[in-house]
Amino acid sequence: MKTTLDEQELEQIFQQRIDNEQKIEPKDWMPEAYRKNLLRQISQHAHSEVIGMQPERNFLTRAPSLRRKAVLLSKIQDEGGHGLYLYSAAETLGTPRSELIEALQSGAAKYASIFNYPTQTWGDVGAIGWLVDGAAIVNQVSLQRTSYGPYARGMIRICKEESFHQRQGYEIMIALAQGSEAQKQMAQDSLNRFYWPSLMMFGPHDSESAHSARSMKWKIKRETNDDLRQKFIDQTVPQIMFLGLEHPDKEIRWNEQRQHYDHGEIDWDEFNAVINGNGHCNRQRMEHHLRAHEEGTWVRDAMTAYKEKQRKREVQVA
Ligand code: BYC
Repeated sequence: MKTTLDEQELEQIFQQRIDNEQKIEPKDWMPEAYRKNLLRQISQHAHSEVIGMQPERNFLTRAPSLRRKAVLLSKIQDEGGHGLYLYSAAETLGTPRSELIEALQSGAAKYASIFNYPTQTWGDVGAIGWLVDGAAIVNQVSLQRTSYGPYARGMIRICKEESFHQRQGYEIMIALAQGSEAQKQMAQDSLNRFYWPSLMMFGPHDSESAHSARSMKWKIKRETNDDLRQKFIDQTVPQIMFLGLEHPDKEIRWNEQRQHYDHGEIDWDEFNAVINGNGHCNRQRMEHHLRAHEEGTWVRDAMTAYKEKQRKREVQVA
């Protein structure tokens, strides 16, 4: 009589659990391809949060008031925290954080394309909070239902914090849009520059998306790239109207039949150039990350030494 299950049977049971909306936990059996794909997505998500601190940091010393500075500082610290939750979730899949960071620094792992665009004005800080965090929330709300327990639970907390980030960005945009002519111009210019790159955050069209089909089957992703992008486009139209700004997409039209907005096409050549390392700030972002990592070596060494000392003391006591 057969006493152990073979790979195919294990996969069937695994898929059944996914179909029944049961969460997969770190010690559960999972197909190697599920583990690999999940690790790729969670670690790239973590890298995006951490690299994503850089564009806004550019304005920490130039925020227009003490209140704005305190809020921005707190928002950027939250992003660092999101990176830490996500690296922890990724580590539960069996790969140490040092390896994940190495993959980022060698260029083997990606991070969100949007963070390779420069922040040129205070309006850009508003546009990032409003549009970039706004796009991230649309995606992350659906990821709260992802099949991997530690990722899903991390997303619940992250979404709460992202909502505050989105509001702080939109509040900056309202202040600018209701301000002087020059401030309104600044808001319009930031919207024009950040709108299309924000749409790119959702990834390639479904027909071009390498990982979507499997990620949907395994419920790592709960909605497709194009469906999430459409949600974001639909929710952004009234927000632009409320600000009294011009929509950057001249082809945007309400489609009564679809009950969605029709829209113009993303410049996919630009998207591909950015994810392949040729955006405005790719080099700068990585150089900064490497420098900060290098400067933090003594902290990591001190923590390791402290842990070792504690371990020795415990051995002596025992
Ligand atoms: N940028 O098969 P696809 C934040 C890559 S940060 C760069 O559709 P998938 C914030 C993709 O990785 C929040 N690369 O992939 C922080 C793949 O390449 P690899 C960030 C992209 O994974 C600070 C290839 O293209 N959110 O909120 O099924 C301040 C083919 O794509 C991009 C997340 O990370 C892109 N935009 O779907 C402010 C959400 N798009 O890996 C705010 C979690 C695609 O084969 N991630 N690629 O080399 C996801 O939901 C999915 O990974 C994506 C892509 C929808 C992004």
